[in-house]
Amino acid sequence: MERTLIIIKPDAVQRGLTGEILRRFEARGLRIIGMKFISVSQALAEKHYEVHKGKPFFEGLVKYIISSPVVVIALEGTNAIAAARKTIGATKPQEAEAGTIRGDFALEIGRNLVHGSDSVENGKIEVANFFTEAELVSWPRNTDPWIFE
Ligand code: IDP
Ligand code: MG
Repeated sequence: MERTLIIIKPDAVQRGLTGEILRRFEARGLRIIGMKFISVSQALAEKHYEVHKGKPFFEGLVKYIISSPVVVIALEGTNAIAAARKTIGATKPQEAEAGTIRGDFALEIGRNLVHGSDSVENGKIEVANFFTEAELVSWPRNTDPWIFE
């Protein structure tokens, strides 16, 4: 089973879109294994976005993610990485398809509402950056046989 880290970013929380966004991942069939409402520290933000360090938007990106609380969610499922990113939509909201989260609710790249891990390896790393093992719940969901073949 792949794991992906989802962050419902400050703009989404402020706009009252937390439930709508979570609903879409649940409806997709992904299984929640961790979830919490937190303020991201500067250090954690810099670690999470380390790959973007040195890019012109890095400082603004860190400032954005620490500016207001977020909801972080660890999801598990077959093809969780690709499935979550399809549900999220393209990084630039103007290129995101209608029906995706960004395509339905966002207009600008710097306010694109949600994060999803981009590879199996990064999914593992990012979940571990935001959750301790004790905060993750391994549970048999009764609907699993109707979602996972
Ligand atoms: P992703 O979130 O779709 O994986 P990444 O390329 O990993 O996109 O970029 C991480 C985040 O950095 C984006 O979601 C967006 O919030 C921000 N970002 C990326 N490129 C730009 C940019 O050119 N200007 C402003 N913000 C950007
Ligand atoms: Mg990314």
